[in-house]
Amino acid sequence: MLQYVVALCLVAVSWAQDCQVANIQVMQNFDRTRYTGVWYAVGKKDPEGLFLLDNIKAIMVIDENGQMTATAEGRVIILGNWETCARMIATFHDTDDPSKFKMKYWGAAANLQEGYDDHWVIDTDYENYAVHYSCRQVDEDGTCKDGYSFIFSRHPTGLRPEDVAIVTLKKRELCLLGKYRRVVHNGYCDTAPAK
Ligand code: DAO
Repeated sequence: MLQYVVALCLVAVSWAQDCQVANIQVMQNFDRTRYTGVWYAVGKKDPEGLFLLDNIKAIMVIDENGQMTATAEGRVIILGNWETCARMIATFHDTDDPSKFKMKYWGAAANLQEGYDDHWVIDTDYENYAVHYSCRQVDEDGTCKDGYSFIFSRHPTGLRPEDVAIVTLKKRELCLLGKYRRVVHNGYCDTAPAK
């Protein structure tokens, strides 16, 4: 019984996160080349004033200078009630940490969101899943006041069952467990004219 309690305490302690943005563990030995290609967002924790709703797909590329760039699309509702497929472009600026990028993004058309956000790769196996994180505003206590996170999959249908446990662990480490919604892929951006 005592062993059981001790084991439970150890698990509880290892799960207890301080939720400090500065202490978030990112991917070790990140290989940007293996990160290229198509990623489907299958889960999303939204920021304040969310933008991309669903059918979110990103295509990562490494350009001739070794810089990571991306095109992305997703269903949005802008200007109050105008539903469209937003086509976005992003360039990633390196930082001291190979897994932490600054992402400049803008729309291919006017009226789409633009910004300069963190793009941290928390974990990926490159072949199936990737956990992304971006804190837009760090609170006075060092936790994230406003941020977002994508769960990416190479498969539009979602994560493979064998990847769910590791992704759940990463969500917990980000202090975001329970805050994600499922992102559907129903072909909206294949039929709607991309803006
Ligand atoms: O959708 O609410 C939101 C915030 C995300 C804005 C980022 C859009 C930029 C798209 C490029 C993503 C490439 C991974």
